[in-house]
Amino acid sequence: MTPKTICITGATAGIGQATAKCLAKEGHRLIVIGRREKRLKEFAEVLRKEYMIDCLAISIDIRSREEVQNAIGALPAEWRAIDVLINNAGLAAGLDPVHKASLDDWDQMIDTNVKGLLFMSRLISPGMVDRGEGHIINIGSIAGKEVYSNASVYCATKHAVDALSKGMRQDLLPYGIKVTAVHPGAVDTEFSTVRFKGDQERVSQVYKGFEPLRAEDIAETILFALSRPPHVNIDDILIMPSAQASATQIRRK
Ligand code: NDP
Ligand code: 8X3
Repeated sequence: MTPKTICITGATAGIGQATAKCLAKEGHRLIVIGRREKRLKEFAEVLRKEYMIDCLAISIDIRSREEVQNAIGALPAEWRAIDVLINNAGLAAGLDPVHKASLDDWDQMIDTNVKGLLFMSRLISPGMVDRGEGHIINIGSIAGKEVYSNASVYCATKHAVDALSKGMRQDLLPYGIKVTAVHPGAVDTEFSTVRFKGDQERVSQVYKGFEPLRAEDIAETILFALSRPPHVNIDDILIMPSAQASATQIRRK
């Protein structure tokens, strides 16, 4: 594959970090984004040294329209032509019924999973349109295909990612831009630690007695979608652990 300039949000952990490594191995130039600045910079340095690639680290909160606008607007000339955008940053906060859940948790999920993805896409897609090529990969979830109890807002944000992926594919079709949605089931990352705000007892229950997906499984799936020839687009992938049949059905030992 010819080296491309690829922007990945949420590259300080989990799926984003594994994807950055997987794409660095293939020799791509990477823009990595996340809030934890020290961790991001150290990671970018590892990518440059281990894989000998160009890597630009941008520490921003994608919930902030201003931070996203300033960062994309200030990209050095050699980083402006972004071939691929991977909208991966996202989270679940809490697991509570609608009458008890925290409004702050709702704000955080909606602002990150939906509005952050939109800010990034709105600012990066015009360059793709001008160049008549590009690829946007959105990370959805099994929670974007089904709804489960105590997660109505997380599921709503991921259903929104599903809808936005379909809508973007239609809007960007005339300009030769591919849009792919990747929807994972349970992946063992920092996801549950974030959801349960560090409560390790609850986190350990999530992955107990079965083998979840690894972040690398999703990275390889993203690489597969990216490396298809120009006439092929992977629209939508639902990827689950073998032990998981739906959002709530898991075969545990
Ligand atoms: P992690 O918590 O391991 O990683 C999330 C990443 O998103 C981190 O790098 C975090 O970095 C970044 N992030 C979160 N909020 C922001 C923000 N406001 N601005 C910039 N970066 C942000 O989780 P995963 O790797 O599992 O999650 C990646 C995606 O995959 C998410 O969209 C998630 O919903 C989805 N997903 C996860 C599944 C799972 O079971 N793990 C299953 C299905 C989908 P930092 O904190 O440094 O900002
Ligand atoms: C993450 C997977 O099942 O916790 O999106 O919603 S799940």
